Amino acid sequence: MRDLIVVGRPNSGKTMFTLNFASYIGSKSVDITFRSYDDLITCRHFSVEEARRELCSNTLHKTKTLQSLVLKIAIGKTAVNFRLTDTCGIGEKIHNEVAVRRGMAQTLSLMRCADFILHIIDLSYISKEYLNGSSTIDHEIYNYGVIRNSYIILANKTDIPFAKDNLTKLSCIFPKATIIPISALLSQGLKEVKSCVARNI
Ligand SMILES: Nc1nc2c(ncn2[C@@H]2O[C@H](COP(=O)(O)OP(=O)(O)OP(=O)(O)O)[C@@H](O)[C@H]2O)c(=O)[nH]1
Ligand SMILES: [Mg+2]
Repeated sequence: MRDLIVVGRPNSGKTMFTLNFASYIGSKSVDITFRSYDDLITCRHFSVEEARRELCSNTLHKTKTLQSLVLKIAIGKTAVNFRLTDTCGIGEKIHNEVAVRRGMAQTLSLMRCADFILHIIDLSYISKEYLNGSSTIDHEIYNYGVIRNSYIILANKTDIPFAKDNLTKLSCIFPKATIIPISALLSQGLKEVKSCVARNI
């Protein structure tokens, strides 16, 4: 089974995307496997609505461990299973909370062995400093992703009007990547993501 990983900064919309994408491709409920840094594994069953309520938040670093879902997409007459793993957000700085540092280490370690990387970028986060800098965590993920050649950027939060204007800027700073604009919140752009995932599982 192919392993797809969802990475990005904290608060970029990784969990919202993961859950709404699961729903978009037909899951009414989800079994989420939580894997902690010390390999403690727990599994919980949620309706998608419950999971959104419990696992998404505008508080930074709501997700601190790996959260995996086994999903399926119909390709022709067969249904293909794949694992989609939501991760702890990563940043440039060494975080002061040990659980977050461990979560980030888990993200980096899984990114190295995942078959496909979905990199979520929050369009509302793109500032002047971000455009002029070349060492943000998003640049680091991009540089790694394009070398791996199994990588896309999901430019999230297109529903925020000023954020949508940043889409062109994003294409200029990350020219070698395929960029799909989405609103994870409103489940927009997920048809294109589904086609891309179907080609890579
Ligand atoms: N307007 C808008 N808000 C969004 C969108 N996607 C996510 N959000 C909001 O952004 C906040 C963070 O969403 P999460 O999905 O929890 O973000 P995350 O990347 O998993 O965050 P961490 O787990 O903290 O790393 C929440 O308040 C969401 O409602 C979107 O497409 N549009
Ligand atoms: Mg999260």
